[in-house]
Amino acid sequence: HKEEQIQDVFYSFLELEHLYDSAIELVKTQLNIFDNEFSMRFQRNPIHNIESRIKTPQSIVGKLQRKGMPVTPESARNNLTDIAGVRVICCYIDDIYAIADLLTDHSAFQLRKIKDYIKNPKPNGYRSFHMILDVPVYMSNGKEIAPVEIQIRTIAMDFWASLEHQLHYKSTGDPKIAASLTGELKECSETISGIDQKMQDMFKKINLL
Ligand code: 0O2
Repeated sequence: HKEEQIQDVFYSFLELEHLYDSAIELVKTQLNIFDNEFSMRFQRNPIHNIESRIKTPQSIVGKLQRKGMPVTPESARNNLTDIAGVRVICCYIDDIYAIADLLTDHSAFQLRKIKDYIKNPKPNGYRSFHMILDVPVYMSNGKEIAPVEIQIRTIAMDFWASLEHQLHYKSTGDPKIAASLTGELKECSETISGIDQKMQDMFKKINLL
């Protein structure tokens, strides 16, 4: 009996993985269609690259436990919106909003939530545009909806976020070092934001020529 229960849970996780994986593929396909259309019409690509990931079972369990929620596949499906994640790295800040608008206006995707950490950066300096979309996936036995968390950022914002993440993990527990690191990272974020702005301004100038 216990073995059957374990098999059921395992199968539910596989089903979840398939659903979220399919939702990611649908979003990536749509993003590539946008990018190719831009390239055809304006001879440039607004998207530098796309990354995606499915949260690992350990990470799903850890997040459910932290939130004090039941650790079951149903609970993961009902309570977590970041099991499927797509990261879109853009060339310029304006491209981020163009991509976000295109996804928002897409009639098949339902916008659930937006967090604009570019207009309102996090206190540590984190900048990125986050949106959660409900994506319909058509299976042989009907339609299923899966939320996908989409992070859209420039190459410079991505550079900062990747290194901040690494430094955060590597940080020794020394409070003095931690405090100076926090300050320096914030400074770097401001410098990077200035560079993004300059690049955007140069691009606009060139396009006006
Ligand atoms: P991983 O490994 O990337 O998945 P929520 O409960 O999910 O609604 P949350 O988690 O605060 O609230 O959502 P938010 O603010 O939209 O951030 C979710 C994700 O954004 C994080 O996922 C990170 O990927 C990224 N992120 C947010 N803040 C920071 C930051 O300060 N630095 C960096 N480097 N990334 C950040 P996870 O689940 O933390 O990790």
